[in-house]
Amino acid sequence: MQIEKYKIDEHNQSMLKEHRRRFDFIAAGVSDAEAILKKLIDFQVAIPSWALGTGGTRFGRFSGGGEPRSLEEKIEDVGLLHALNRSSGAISLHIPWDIPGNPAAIKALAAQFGLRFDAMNSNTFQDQPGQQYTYKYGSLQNVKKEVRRQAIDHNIEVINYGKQLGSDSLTVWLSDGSCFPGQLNFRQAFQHTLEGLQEIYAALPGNWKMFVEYKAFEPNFYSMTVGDWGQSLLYASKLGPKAYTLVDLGHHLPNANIEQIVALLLMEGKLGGFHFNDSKYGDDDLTVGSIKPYQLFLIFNELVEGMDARGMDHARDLGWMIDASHNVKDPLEDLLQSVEAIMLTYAQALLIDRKKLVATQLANDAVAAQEILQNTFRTDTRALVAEARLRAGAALDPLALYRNERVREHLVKERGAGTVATGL
Ligand code: PSV
Ligand code: MN
Ligand code: MN
Repeated sequence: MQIEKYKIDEHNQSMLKEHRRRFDFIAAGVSDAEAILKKLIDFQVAIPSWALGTGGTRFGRFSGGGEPRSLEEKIEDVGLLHALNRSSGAISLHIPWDIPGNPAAIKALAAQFGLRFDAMNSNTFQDQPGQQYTYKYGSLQNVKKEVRRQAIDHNIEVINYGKQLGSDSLTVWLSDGSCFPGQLNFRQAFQHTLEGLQEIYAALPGNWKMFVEYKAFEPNFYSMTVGDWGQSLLYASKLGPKAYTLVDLGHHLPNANIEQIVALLLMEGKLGGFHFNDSKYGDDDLTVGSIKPYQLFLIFNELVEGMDARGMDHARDLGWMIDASHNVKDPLEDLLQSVEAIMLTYAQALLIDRKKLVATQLANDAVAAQEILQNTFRTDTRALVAEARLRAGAALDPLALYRNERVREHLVKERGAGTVATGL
């Protein structure tokens, strides 16, 4: 299933008059609309291969039908999203869920859709059929050398797949930790993990980055061996200049000040990338911006401020990825909503009057600072983002076009109603 360009043009034509009216209104109030539009067009968010099927919980999984049955179909789905919004120009793979049988052919297929391969993800949090040693008591932290060896070798294998696909980063998320006090020697677990990461780091090609993703809890509920940004930063600092911390928005303890974490990691040159999602409780993997949009705005505020302070390229110098999948929505519609939420919030952060904000800070004027941030947060950036899409050749309203074209119905017809994508 593909959406032809003429369908997008027809859709845009039907909405153009109303769009112009809304865009002219917001553009009139923005001093550098053209510069902002360019940044929005450049900004791309990678789609995780594991979000293309319905997620699940330990209480069940309810497949939505028409889910991709192979890596090729996952790439087609991301190609579809990218055709609709031109902001999803990359896919992030998880091995072994997405082993590319013929990497050259997979790379060529992705290129046909204008997609590149973002960070490769390793998986030492599940046992796979035929695997020699179990990860029940952890992978890189394991007290048994042979288990650690197996986990290191798996990560090196993932790098090798990534090299063939043209990826340039590896995300390591470890479920390692302990469920009960006394189960683990914390120092030894850290040392083993560090040694393992060092071997993996040594296998990285020169231009690659390693992202060390942290998570406060789950599946281990007493300690996590990469449990917070402090631990991640410790590993990344000891590893070297190619290692960075990855922030997944769902991986913090309640009420953590994520925007401050982001600011400090950026200051240290150690922020590598993001897994966007939203949650009310913790790692709920809900649609970006669906629960705490103001928090997302405050995070983007720090991102834009910190990246500009370091002269970083917004679109290229960090890894922007979604990591979300849940039970009730059509996964493709959900991803369109997530990308839209990211773009709207990024656009808002670009609109913040930095000079005025600094002046309020120097004057210790908390009221004025709040006014600046909240006035900007309340600015409707939808027409700006839609204009960026229009100029990039995408749809003014991707979700409406997706529904009008009955994409899910077509996918179910093509692939069947009972398909279940590989992944969690
Ligand atoms: C773990 O909760 C996580 O956020 C990691 O990024 C995994 O790779 C991903 O979810 C999929 O399980
Ligand atoms: Mn994640
Ligand atoms: Mn997670």
